[in-house]
Amino acid sequence: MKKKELKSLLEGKLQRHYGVTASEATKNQVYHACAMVVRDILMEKWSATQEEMEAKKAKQVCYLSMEFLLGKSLKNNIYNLSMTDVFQQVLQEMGMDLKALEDIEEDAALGNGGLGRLAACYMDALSAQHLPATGYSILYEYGIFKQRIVEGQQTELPDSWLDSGSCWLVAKPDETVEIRFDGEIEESWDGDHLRIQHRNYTRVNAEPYDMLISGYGSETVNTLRLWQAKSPYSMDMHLFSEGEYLKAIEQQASAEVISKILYPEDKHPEGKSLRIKQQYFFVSASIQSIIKKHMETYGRLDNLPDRVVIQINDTHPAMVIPEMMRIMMDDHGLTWDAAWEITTHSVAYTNHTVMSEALERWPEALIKRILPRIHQIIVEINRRFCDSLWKYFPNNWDKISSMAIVAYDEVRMANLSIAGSFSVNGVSALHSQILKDKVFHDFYVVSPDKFTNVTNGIAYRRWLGQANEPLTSLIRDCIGDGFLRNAEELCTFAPFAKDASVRQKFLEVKKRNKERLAAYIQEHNGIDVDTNSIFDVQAKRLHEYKRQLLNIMQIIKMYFEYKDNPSLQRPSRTFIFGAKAAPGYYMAKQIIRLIHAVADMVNHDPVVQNHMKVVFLEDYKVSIAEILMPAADVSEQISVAGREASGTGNMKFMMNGALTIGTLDGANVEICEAVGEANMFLFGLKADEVEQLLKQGYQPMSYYQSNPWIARILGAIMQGIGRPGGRSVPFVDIANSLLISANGSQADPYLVLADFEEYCRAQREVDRVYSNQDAWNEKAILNVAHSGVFAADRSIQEYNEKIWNLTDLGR
Ligand code: 26W
Repeated sequence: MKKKELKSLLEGKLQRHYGVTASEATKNQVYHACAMVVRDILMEKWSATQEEMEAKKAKQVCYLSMEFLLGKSLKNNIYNLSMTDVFQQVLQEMGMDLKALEDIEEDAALGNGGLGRLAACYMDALSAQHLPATGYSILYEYGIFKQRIVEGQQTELPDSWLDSGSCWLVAKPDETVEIRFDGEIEESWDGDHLRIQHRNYTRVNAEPYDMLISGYGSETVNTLRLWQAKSPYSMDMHLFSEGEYLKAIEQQASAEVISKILYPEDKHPEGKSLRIKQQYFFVSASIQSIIKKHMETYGRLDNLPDRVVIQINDTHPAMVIPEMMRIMMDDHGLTWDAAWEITTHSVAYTNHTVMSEALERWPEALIKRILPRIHQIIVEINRRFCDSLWKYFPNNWDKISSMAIVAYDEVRMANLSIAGSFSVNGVSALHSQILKDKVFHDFYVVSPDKFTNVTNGIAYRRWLGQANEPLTSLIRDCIGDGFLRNAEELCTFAPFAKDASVRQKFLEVKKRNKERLAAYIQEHNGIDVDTNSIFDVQAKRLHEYKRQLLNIMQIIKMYFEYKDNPSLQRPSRTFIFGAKAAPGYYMAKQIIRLIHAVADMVNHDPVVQNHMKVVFLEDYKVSIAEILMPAADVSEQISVAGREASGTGNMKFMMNGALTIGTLDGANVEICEAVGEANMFLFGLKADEVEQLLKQGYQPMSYYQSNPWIARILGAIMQGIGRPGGRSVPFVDIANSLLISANGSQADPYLVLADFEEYCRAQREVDRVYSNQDAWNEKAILNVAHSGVFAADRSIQEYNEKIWNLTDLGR
């Protein structure tokens, strides 16, 4: 598009929507005008994509996920349309700056962490590779909470994102569907056909809002369909006229609460009825709309698996299995066997966690009350499933009961997901192996062919191309720009690691990115950080298994070492954290508080101030990650081995030229294979050693007794941490959690103390390598060059080959 044309489109939007000229328009109005112009362009491609899908009778993936952590759209869409330059020029002529407009947009943060961001990266890659896809989720009015730190502690504020975000949504009120909750099921025989009547149910409408998903250099524009809950009942006028105002609107409010807010829990599933309602609401709406569309096109359901694959992102959408059965049997008259055949050939399940406390289990009574028909179907699926297990495990009641879908008054969503799908995959090689060997071993024995691996990947054009322009243009200067379409070409950047002038340029690029982050830190934290120091970053949800504690303990040790020996010679460090804690996760919140106390102590101590700083970035989110990743020298991936399913932050850091300090966990294993052990800092127990140690009885107290540093650090934590001469805060519960087993539980279950010494050794190795800038930069460049396999494009290709078999719209 030419400058002139874009200019007149923008002026037209400003005129018609706001009645202003370009020179009168506010920034906010110009942002919306840009969004509208972009949306119009995408809308044409969107219609064309849909027509093509119909013409080709294309097979598409329906990606069901409770979370899509999208971040900002304006910049991404303009980039994908290759219109960045023309927008910049036109806006400049209008006296505006594209960057400033981008800042107006709030992140669409409809997710907690890795699982939600992965869904967003995959939608992007699907469009880029012209594969037909629809994402389905909930139009939460409030996304993940905004984190505010008050006196060193996390507080949560609501995140209302729609003011700046709704311009990306296309309302489709005509495609509203009805969802039914509660009530009773009445069965009656009509000849030999069982008729199901759902009586006294509560109705909630699901209204779709579509977001258009563009892909880099691609004509394919896919759909992300977000469902909003609306009450079909208006206010009760009778109650209102009696003066019962609140009661009059109660029914309406209780229906609409379903899409109000994203649950900020990302491990312990809460046994709350609202969460069940959210899951069923979005699953039922999505599958109803999928089946309706399919029936309109084909008039039959037996070929559904040839046209649609339903990928469920963890177990949260698992109710799609009984819901599909319900619709096909009760509404379309299919037999159980026919419906089961179609369902189990359509649904595929991705697992994202091995933590047993995170595997969803719902009280059966709750399901029975809220979803009486779904309950019946789950019970029948379970009966048949357990029957079928008998031939594998005759007389082995223990085994069958452990694999059952319904047992001990609970419904186990993972077991349901495995029984009802044709594919189960983990998200890194190690994780998928652990699923087969441990977590789902018995299921693997029964159906070994169901199990597969697809290692996660990232939308690298966002995380490198857009987030790190200086590095992108350095790579382009060296190897051309083919790598932006084919990430594998990044490996041709490897030989440049030996080129002194490229290493020098890489250093300058890193410096620029560190300056950008330093400015952000100065503005938001008021801390002056040294851009010559090592930027050492841990950014991810706060969880004990991710071991932010291990990191902060090493920082305390380093602080003591400088205090003991102020002339200690080491490269200086800036430790940077970004992390949200689930609001109800006490220990996670304590750890955030500890990080702040340590920051307070370190940053105000004249003796160590020039050697180290500790920074906590408030409200870590996608748009902060986009500033953070390019500026990192060291990427902390230090989870206890065997617990992190994959990690995707690790890939983003690597691609931006940070060196990983990490355990052999999740995708770190494959990072190590890709870049080589010499170009990262490995430490700690391996996954099998962790299991071994826990089994034989791990005694953290012995490390406390034998390692004086551990004793000193935990002593300090217990006594109180704070700035010299200021208030200090004791963290007794944290220290106890590492040392004392409370009512039978394992002390230090994530082996912080067992890995501490090794971690410190690896950190000294970081110092040693960094002292040789040239050697460091060579390794950093090699990390970039070998990160291509972590492009989401590759993951999507693997899903397509192993599981989906979609129609390629590009051919
Ligand atoms: C409320 C219940 C609940 C339980 C688990 C909500 C969300 C979860 C997710 C499975 C947590 C999650 O985000 N898992 C992460 O998924 C990423 C994408 O595959 C992986 O890279 C991370 O290792 C994994 O922790």
